[in-house]
Amino acid sequence: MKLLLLLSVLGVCWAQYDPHYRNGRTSIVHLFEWRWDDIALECERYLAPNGYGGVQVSPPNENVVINSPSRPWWERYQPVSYKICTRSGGEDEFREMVKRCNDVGVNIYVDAVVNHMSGSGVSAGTSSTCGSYFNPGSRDFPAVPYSAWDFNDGKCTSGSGGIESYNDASQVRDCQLSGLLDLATGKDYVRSTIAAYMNNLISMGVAGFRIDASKHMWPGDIKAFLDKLNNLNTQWFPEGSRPFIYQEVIDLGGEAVQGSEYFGNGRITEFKYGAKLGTVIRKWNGEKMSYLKNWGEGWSFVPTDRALVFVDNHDNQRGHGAGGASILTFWDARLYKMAVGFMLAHPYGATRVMSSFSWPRYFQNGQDVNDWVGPPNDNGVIKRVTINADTTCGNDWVCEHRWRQIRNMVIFRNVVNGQDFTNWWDNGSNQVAFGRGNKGFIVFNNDDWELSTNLQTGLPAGTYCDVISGDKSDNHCTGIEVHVGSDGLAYFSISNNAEDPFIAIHVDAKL
Ligand code: QV4
Ligand code: CA
Repeated sequence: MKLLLLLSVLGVCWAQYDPHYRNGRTSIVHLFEWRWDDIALECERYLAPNGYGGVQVSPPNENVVINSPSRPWWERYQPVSYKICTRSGGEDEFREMVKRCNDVGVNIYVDAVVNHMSGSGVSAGTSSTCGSYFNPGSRDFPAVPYSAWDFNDGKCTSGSGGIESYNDASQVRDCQLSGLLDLATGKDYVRSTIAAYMNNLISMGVAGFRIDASKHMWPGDIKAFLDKLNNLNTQWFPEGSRPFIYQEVIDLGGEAVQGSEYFGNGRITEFKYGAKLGTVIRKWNGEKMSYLKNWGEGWSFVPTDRALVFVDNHDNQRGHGAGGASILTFWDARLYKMAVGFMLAHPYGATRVMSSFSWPRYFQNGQDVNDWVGPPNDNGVIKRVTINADTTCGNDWVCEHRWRQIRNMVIFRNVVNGQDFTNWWDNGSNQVAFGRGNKGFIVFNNDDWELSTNLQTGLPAGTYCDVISGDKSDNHCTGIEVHVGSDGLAYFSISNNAEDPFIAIHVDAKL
């Protein structure tokens, strides 16, 4: 009995690190700026059938309407209230989306912007997505309500009131990030108000939260409001399930604040991951894929069960936040697919796939001056996600999550889930391969010459369909076939000029 008790306690206290995926799924897709009605449709028609475990949605709470520049994507990171009321839809559409996605086993994770409210420079009035009045100057947000007592103005020790040094952990937490009014998350009233907002979402059926700007809140303050959260809705989740928590903490090293401070609350975003993988796949700074043999903790990343990983995110795909020029995005499609493929095949971390909208990049002095451009819209109304005959998306939605190579690697990760990292091979340069137990195997050629060799796959004998160049459909391969012998060996030939210079096979794509 004692053992059972211990396991149940361990099980419960680990739950904030557990995404609560259903049916062996393993990845989240960030449907950045999508409308709730389109997300519901996508859960039913695409995400469930293709094994996506969940969706990260854009902040659902009322935000400032910014007209200069015209409706930037980042207006959603300036809260006005916790009413579920944005350009993605109102509370009814949000509830409908959560129900329909949950009913097909796709979880919803909410981007919770709870470190701050609007920018200090925003004019008072009702320029907000639900028409609520607010006055940044007097710290008045009556639709919450928050008043001047609920902000950190008196606690911040910097001269300007803004964060002036990232070497001072107190400034990073108690002062304004980019002029955003900093909430007094040390106060019980503020903690309870944040928890009430999150509990409202939990009651609707959400499975967890991305905690925005976690670095700018004391770990203990975050714990204080997380401890006030209810268990997940038992209509869809087992009794006693705790909300999945992943905290946005940008820690590339060298600052006063460290990601490890936040481990007690949940997972953290490991930004070193995308920055390093981009450098390796671009072959910058003498980096080579053969160095990926000890990828993960061996590269000084956080422990795998505390990591939320991604190749790019909504910030660094457009030069915001961290990662710099090495970050690969959909603009670098061929290399991007290799990076996402590597991430999804490798066992490290909980994986998140980015799904973007396109925008008219315009570089001046190396800077994209259109980095602010918001989602495709008709006079401010976010455009529907149209689906083309070839299953791609229209209306300037990029839908990376629907690219065959990425969709199939999400499935690959499900098939090999729990299997060990095995059979590593490399040529000392940029040709590498590795397996996942006896369930899957992947080979990359990122050198400027052909890869042509026999490799030990660890897989059962048979004919496998490469899920990068095609699919297994009925009982034939639409792309490359790979023949694995009874000794587990298979011959691989990959031209460095191939459309996608990598091959992936797994036991669910075997003829
Ligand atoms: C400007 C000046 C300030 C001035 C202020 C006065 O820069 O010095 O004090 O006006 O009001 C927008 C503008 C920014 C403006 C600010 C406040 O870009 O110029 O400040 O609004 O008016 C997103 C965007 C920001 C945007 C913000 C709020 O990236 O550009 O700021 O939304 O609209 C750090 C953090 C990390 C953060 C990352 C971007 O550690 O947590 O920067 N990432 C998260 C989100 C990100 C979001 C925020 C945090 C803020 O992923 O999308 O910032 O919620 O690394
Ligand atoms: Ca803060």
